[in-house]
Amino acid sequence: CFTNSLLLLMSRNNELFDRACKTIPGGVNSPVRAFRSVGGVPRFIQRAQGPYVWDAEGTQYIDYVGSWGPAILGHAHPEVIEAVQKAAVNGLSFGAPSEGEIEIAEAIAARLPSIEKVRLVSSGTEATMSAIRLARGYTSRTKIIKFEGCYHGHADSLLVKAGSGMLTFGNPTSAGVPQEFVQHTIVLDFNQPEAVKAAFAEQGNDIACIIVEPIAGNMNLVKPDPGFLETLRELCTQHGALLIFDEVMTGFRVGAQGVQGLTGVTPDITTLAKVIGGGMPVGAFGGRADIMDCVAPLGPVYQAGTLSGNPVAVAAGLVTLKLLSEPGFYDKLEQQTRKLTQGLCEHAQAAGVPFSADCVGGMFGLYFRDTVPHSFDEVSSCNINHFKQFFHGMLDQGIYFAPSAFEAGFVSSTHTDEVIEQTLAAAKKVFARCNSGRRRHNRRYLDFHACAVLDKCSNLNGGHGREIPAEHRA
Ligand code: KE4
Repeated sequence: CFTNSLLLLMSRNNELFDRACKTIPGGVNSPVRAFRSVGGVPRFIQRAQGPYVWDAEGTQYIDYVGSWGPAILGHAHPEVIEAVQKAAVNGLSFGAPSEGEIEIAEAIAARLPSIEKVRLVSSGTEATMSAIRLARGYTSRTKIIKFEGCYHGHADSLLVKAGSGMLTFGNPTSAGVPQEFVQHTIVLDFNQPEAVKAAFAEQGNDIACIIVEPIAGNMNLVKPDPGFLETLRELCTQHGALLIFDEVMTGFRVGAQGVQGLTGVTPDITTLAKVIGGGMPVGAFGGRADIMDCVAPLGPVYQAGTLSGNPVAVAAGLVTLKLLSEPGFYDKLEQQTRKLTQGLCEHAQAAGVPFSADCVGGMFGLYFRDTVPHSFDEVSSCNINHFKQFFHGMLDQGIYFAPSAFEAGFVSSTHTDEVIEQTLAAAKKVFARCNSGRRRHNRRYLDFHACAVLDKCSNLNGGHGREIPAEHRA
């Protein structure tokens, strides 16, 4: 009877997934959660606390997804929960201004000198969609530049893959996006400044903005090469275009002032979300006052939102930003993240598994290849089959990494030495089981690779990156 009850328990996630698929497309409310590129059954999370989540079968996992970035203080931080509870009893949303919105606007502007004014929205997609409309309205230009592998949410003009040729006009990566909606989107390669110079040389007068993840986190973690962001800044200034830093993921995650604080490169507009909501739905776009004053009701660029700045979400964000301001917070956070990545590299090396890792602040990238990638193409050469083995091996050991080889991972301030050591002990066992040594990409690997990249590109997954040739589709 024990075996039967365990089997019964083990199927709880399966049972919920089967049920979910009957009324929710793919059984999930965001495609990456469906485990499509790693296989297996998604874990239905019942509760989370600190560095842990528990699934529907009561299994505990050390969590390195952290709700894709927001849970920087660990899950259910008592002060954040208390702030939400206190706000909620006063009403959930008013559809009218409230003092908390002023406080969080002031808190964001105090932390990011490039932001003089900020408008709150309810997601990262809303933030980037609005920022692009603002850049087009401010410059009266139509073309935008984005980079292959960078994801900025699922607004139509951003669901784009590189076309062919040098000035690669976009082609949609999602059904339902007409070519006309992406014809003004130029898609270039991240860390290729010459291509950006060429685009401006050809069309500088028509380019409204560049939007970039200043440290990419949606093709796995890929840092800018020295000088890349500076070149984007110079070109935008020279040609009267706006530089948009999409810091939805990196904002207050990689450091107290995001990437702009780490690099000293100042964007004209910054988009934010994730951490500034502390797990509640908050996004924002902000920048110089002369730019932001173009936004309705002051200016001609329309933008609105029923729940924008709602008091409960703002309460969570305000306490989160306050707690992140504790002295030494980011030094300690990066120290723990580095312990994880260095330990994983040591164990992979000992097991003969081609592996590398990188990190910045509380964000990290794991790569099943010998060296840290600097481009989407290099990321795409990672051994997906090894990743899948690692992902499931760690999941079986109670460690929950992002269910995709093309996502960054996240450490919180609750990932103590003990938690990191437990993770590394599990990894030592799992790496030992991975196929050691080099193996050429065979059809099986390509299938996994194709599946993973397709997932990133397909409309099922929000069109994160490059489409792959049909012959490689899983
Ligand atoms: P949302 O609309 O999902 O709140 O934010 C879109 C977005 C915009 N910009 C950047 C740099 C982002 O990373 C995101 C969303 N990130 C993904 C994780 N890679 C969210 C996870 C998901 O799609 O479910």
